[in-house]
Amino acid sequence: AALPALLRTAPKAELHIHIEGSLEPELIFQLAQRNGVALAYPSVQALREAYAFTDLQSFLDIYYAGASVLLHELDFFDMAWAYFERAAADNIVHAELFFDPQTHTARGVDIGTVIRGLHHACQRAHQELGISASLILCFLRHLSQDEALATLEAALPYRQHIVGVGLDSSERGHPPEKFTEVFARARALGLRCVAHAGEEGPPAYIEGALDVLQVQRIDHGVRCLESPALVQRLAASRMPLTVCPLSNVKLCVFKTLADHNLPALLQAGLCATVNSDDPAYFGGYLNTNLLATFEALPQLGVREAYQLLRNGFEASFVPAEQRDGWI
Ligand code: ES4
Ligand code: ZN
Repeated sequence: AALPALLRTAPKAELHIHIEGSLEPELIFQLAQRNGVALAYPSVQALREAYAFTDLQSFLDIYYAGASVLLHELDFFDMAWAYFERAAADNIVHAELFFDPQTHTARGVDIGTVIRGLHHACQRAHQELGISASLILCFLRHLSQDEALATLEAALPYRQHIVGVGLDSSERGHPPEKFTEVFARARALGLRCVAHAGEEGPPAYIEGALDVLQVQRIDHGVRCLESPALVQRLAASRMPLTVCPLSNVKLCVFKTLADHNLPALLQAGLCATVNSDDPAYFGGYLNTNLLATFEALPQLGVREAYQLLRNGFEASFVPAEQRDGWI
């Protein structure tokens, strides 16, 4: 009885949240109306009913369709602000938000419109909610490296609004090595690097992200357990894994939460964290992820709760000396 209350009320960091994946169906319809964008679904209810995914790609198709209502700076602000209000309710005190500029620039939206809208929401979250927030620009891995390089160059006027770069979208068939140069360029600019790896892809993609992209965190990474040598390496280097339990179940990476390997990841000494990924699509925000995961996995107790929450702050891109008041 004390554990759910601890999970709910403890201060938390969220390090794996795609801000476009926080767009609730109600806000999608509101923005569609405001912007005169036609949707393929007649109602909020019909859209929600389409959220029955079989794998990552079946989700991405609907996720990109939902993002099509975002056109103006205010739209990006409103989306991120709605997330920050939810985050505050979960006692998230620090958030690092992924965004996918190519999803928007492909529709003719200027990257400055995207970043300014999101950045204003981050500023206001700090002022009004006491949440420190930063932005991680993600490259879509189903597109080319040249397109990723052009995206990074287009973001240069906003360099100071971005803490790092990431790699997301369809994992299989798009290994980290495809993006060697753009990550090298990002590192030269002083940007932190992360990449989705080992969600649907094999352990070799995690190794590629480490060796070639030189990432400082692995997003998901749950398939690392298939390689004992890799687990050893990840544990010894305290390489963080941003794990997203509800996402993994909705995208059929694990059949149920009770089958999730989070207890094994912690048992192996890995720096695992819990995150919501795309909370509007996967059935809940961070506290819902934590409560449902601990409920389904009785091996997880108070020690593991503290470990996971501490890992979240350790894995953040906030300098250690600025982490006062956190766990
Ligand atoms: C994503 Cl769960 C997941 N995996 C890869 N790319 C993504 N983009 C948004 N959510
Ligand atoms: Zn993700």
